[in-house]
Amino acid sequence: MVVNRTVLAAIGMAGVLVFGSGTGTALAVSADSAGMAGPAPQQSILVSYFDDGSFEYPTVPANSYATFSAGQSIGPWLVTSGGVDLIHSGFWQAAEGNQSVDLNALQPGTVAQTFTTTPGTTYTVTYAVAGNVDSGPTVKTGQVLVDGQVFQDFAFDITGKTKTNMGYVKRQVTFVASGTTTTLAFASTTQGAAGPVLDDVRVTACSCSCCG
Ligand SMILES: [Ca+2]
Repeated sequence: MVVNRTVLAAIGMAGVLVFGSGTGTALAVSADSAGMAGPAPQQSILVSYFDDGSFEYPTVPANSYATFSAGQSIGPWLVTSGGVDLIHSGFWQAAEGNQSVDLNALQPGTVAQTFTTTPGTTYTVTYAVAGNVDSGPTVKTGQVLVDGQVFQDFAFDITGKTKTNMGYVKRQVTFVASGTTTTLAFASTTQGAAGPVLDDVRVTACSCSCCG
């Protein structure tokens, strides 16, 4: 997607980017950063349980989007490489709620979230993937990483898909936590400005053999 820096700047100056304001969010944001007109610095985020896998916070303007670059936060997520676009459902259909993420801004990007885990416990990650239909490549590719290790490759073919019929597909991956915190990341491996689209990430701890 083409970056509209004018829109992004306007958002920041107007203070529309609201961090940690969502009901039920576990993201701990300091009083200082809560009023910032811009992305909160990484160090203001306290690690907590997995949250906002639906990319609903901060809210972007209706029918539009906002670009986030490496080092900037999207709610409890951190952009750790390249850039991504946070997309309102009026711009294109979300899988859940009102927003989704294009893992490419002008280049492939990565979003990561670090959350508390119990060592030895199995966690199931489900997510919805689609692709930016604005331009090629036809097949968007990306990876799921756990603590920096690739756990799953994914691909999505945008043939026949539109902004109002994105055709989201549910994927699942399982990992066993090795530490008291785990970093889950989604990385685009697609070149260009139109990447894989991610939404509705859920992390479930499995306490029995019924999942995984
Ligand atoms: Ca969403």
